[in-house]
Amino acid sequence: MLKIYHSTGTRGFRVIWVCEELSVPYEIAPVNFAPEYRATPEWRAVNPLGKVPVMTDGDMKMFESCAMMQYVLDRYGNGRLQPVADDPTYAHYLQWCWFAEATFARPLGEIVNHRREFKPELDAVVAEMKGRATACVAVLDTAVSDRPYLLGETISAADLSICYTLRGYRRMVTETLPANVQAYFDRVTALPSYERTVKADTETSERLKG
Ligand SMILES: N[C@@H](CCC(=O)N[C@@H](CS)C(=O)NCC(=O)O)C(=O)O
Repeated sequence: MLKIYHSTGTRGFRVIWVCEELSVPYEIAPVNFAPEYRATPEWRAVNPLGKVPVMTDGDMKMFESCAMMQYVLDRYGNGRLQPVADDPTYAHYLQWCWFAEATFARPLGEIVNHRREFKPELDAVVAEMKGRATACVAVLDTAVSDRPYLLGETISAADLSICYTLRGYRRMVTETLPANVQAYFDRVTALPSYERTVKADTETSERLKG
């Protein structure tokens, strides 16, 4: 069975969401997110960079959350939540999947890093990164201005991945989203699988305490 090493509120959320939406069995191994734990040889043996998430499937072990999503889709998705390679929407499916992590999540990650590591530089760097993330949201607002989902009428894993990043944007930059993005976010997070994912995510930290 898939095992997702996860800490509450972190990128394993998007992998759990895909599993929930596809009804693919998985288990969560809660990870103590404290830097001290992530620096231990025990955790470095699981992820040499000390980050989360990590996913295993039998002997296979991988990091990078979007790669995990793609693995779950290709291995267990039976064609659901993604277009086939000769579909006209395929290129944009790839684009939005990569955009979610490589472009949109990047400035959000820098806000977290700078707050933690470079407190005197906080204001200028954080303001710049908030601006970069907000520019991504403006691009999304245009993209969903004439369609319910990024690829058109059909929801895909790209929507789940983007909406995970939007959660971080709302937390770190502003709760107020442009109208089209707000409607889009509300639409995607109305999936029953979202509620189940929020529950699983919340319970992860509770399991560590208990
Ligand atoms: N691109 C990687 C990023 C992994 C990542 O930065 N994870 C964060 C939590 S969401 C983390 O472990 N941060 C701790 C650190 O960078 O020290 C992915 O998508 O899995």
